[in-house]
Formats: sequence, C-alpha cells, structure tokens
Amino acid sequence: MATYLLPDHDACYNPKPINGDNQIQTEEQEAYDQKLDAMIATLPKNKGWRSQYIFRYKGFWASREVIRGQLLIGDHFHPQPTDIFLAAFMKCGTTWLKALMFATVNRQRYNFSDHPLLRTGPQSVFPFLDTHIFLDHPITNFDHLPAPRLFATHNAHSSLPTSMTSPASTCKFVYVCRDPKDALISKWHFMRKLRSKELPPISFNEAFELFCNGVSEYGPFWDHVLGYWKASQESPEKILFLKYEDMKREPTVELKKLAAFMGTPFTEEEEKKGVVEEIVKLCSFENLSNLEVNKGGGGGQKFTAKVVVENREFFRKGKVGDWENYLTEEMKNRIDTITINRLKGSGLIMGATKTLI
Ligand code: PAP
Repeated sequence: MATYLLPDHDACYNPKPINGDNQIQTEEQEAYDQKLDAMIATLPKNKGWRSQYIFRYKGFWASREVIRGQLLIGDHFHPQPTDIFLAAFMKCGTTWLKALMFATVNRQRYNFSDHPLLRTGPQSVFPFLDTHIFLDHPITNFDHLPAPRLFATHNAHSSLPTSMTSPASTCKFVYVCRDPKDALISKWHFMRKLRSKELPPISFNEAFELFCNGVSEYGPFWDHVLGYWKASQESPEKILFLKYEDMKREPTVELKKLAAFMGTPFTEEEEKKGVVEEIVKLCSFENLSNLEVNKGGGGGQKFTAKVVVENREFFRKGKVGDWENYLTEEMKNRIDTITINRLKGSGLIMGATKTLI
C-alpha cells in the first residue's frame, strides 16, 4: 500500500477509498476493466519498453495501466485550487524536483539535519498520480493531504482532464524537460531493469529506433514537451517550464524561481541564512543517492500490483551529456535533427538546438 508523508504530522499517510465504505463494487470494477480492454483492443499498438505492448491513445503511447490511470483521473480525481502538479516526460528530473518542491514547500516544518527526505526517498513524499490513483483499490483518496497538495505525473498535458489544465483552473504545473538524448539513455537503462523477464530484452539500438519514431511510454517525447511548452506560453502563471540542464548549471537561481512560482518565495532573511543553498544541498544527487534509503535500504515505489521499483533505480549518474558514452555521431545527429525540426518556430531551445541552429 502506498504511504505518503503527511507534512503536518510527519506521519505516514494511508490512502483510504472514497465514498464512505466506499468501495466501487467489484462487479463495477470488472465492468470498468472490461470496457477499458474493449477500448484498448481498438487502439494501434507497438512494442513496449517495459511491457509487451504499448497503445496509442489520444496521440500518446501508453501501457494499459497508464491508460486506465488516465481514465480514472478523469472520472474520479478532484483537483483542488491549490494543487501543484509536477509534470515531466520519463527520466527528465522528476525525482530531483519532487525533493526540491517538497523541501521548499515544507521548509518551515522540518529542519535540514533531521529531514524526512533523509529517512525516506523522494518517491514516498510525493504521490505519482498516474498509477497511485488506482493502487489502493478502488480509488486512492488524497483529500486529506494538506494544501498545497503535490502530485507528480508523466501524462501529456492533453491527456489530463480540463479540470486540471484549463486556464480557469488555478492548479499549477511545474514542468521539467531534458535533452532528449540524455532522457533516452536514462529511460533505456531504467526500462530494461523493469522489463518483464518473460520478454526478450530490448537492445539499445531497438530502443533508439523506437524513441526516434516517438514510440515509447508517454511519447512521442517532442509532442510531450511541446504540449507543456505551448501551455506555459499561454498561461505562464499556471505552468513553470524548467530545464534539467539549467538546474544543474544554476540550481539556486532555478530553485528561487520555483519557490516564487509555488507561492512560497524565499525571504531576504532566508536567503541571508543560506536556506536556498541548504535545500539545494539536501536534494542534490550526491546527497540523496548516498542515503541508505536510496541505496536499496528497503524504500521503493509501487507502480502496479506487480511492479515495485526500488528507490535506488531512480538514481544513476545524474549528469548532463551521458549520451556521449552511448550515441554514435550518426545517432546524435538524427535525434538533434528531429529536435530542431520539431521545435522550429516554437521559441523553445532545448538540448542541442542551442548549438546547432
Ligand atoms: P522517473 O521518470 O522514473 O520519475 P526521473 O527522476 O525523472 O525518473 O529521472 C531519473 C534521472 O534523474 C536519472 O538520470 P540518469 O539516468 O541520467 O542518471 C537520475 O540519475 C537523475 N536524478 C535523480 N535524482 C537526481 C538529483 N537529485 N539531481 C540530479 N539528477 C537526479
């Protein structure tokens, strides 16, 4: 069962089902799943990186579980006006941002020498909406998390309900993107570990080809980024668009931007006392990846009934440019060309587009 820290009490939060005793009846669940499977059977399918197949649903590739989650979010998730969603394509910095956002929003509650992030991984303080909505059958209830509630999602902007995304809703989004070449390398490492042992492994060349063709969970990568980018241009007060590379280069500058956007700007006094630097240090790759709880000491994130991912899998190298160790010149040029062509005219500069245009 998923547990989340409840900042007010520093206690573990056990999600409860909605509606009183509140189980959606088993028959109802079965009917829901039958309808889902009938709908999925009509969708284009392709090779999955973790599971055997992924399906193209509303323009994006997704596993059955993720599509189910999208439907459940639309049907049952009730956003609150103060909610803040962290959104990203896979492997673009979610773990890092989870830690930074949680530490920043709750900085009055915890002191840095005895911080919950030191005892538990970033995954345990921040529900992953895409799958946690249904992990605790029937539907997880997040109603009693304190405001602002923080949720993470990998879903594309257009895959989320308008109750979350429409300009009329006051929910905020923090989006983090990353050079697609580094996202690809990171994702291939991660997914091959998660891939069912009953399936043949997925080679790097195969993953590369699929990625370039847009075929990977939550892909196409470029459509994902552009969806949030365009929305951030239209409603900058609603969506903050960050880049992993900028955060690596100037973490304090980016963190101050993030804090102000979330409605919790650092005061002058906090800045003088070094609070910004404390948070950056607490959430750094070096610090988090060396904690016992993130080295395999029991912490983990449940994605489906069968798939539990240990905290250590969310920390690999934490570097910009690791793609150089994997991509040939030809491969690099192919991804860069796609990026340049896809981002043309958008005003977004990402990864290699900076140097190649
Ligand atoms: P997710 O999509 O499964 O949630 P996510 O956290 O977005 O994963 O990405 C993991 C990447 O962020 C890994 O990159 P790498 O494979 O290139 O190394 C991971 O190492 C990196 N990462 C995790 N925590 C941090 C951190 N605190 N600072 C910088 N990078 C980090």
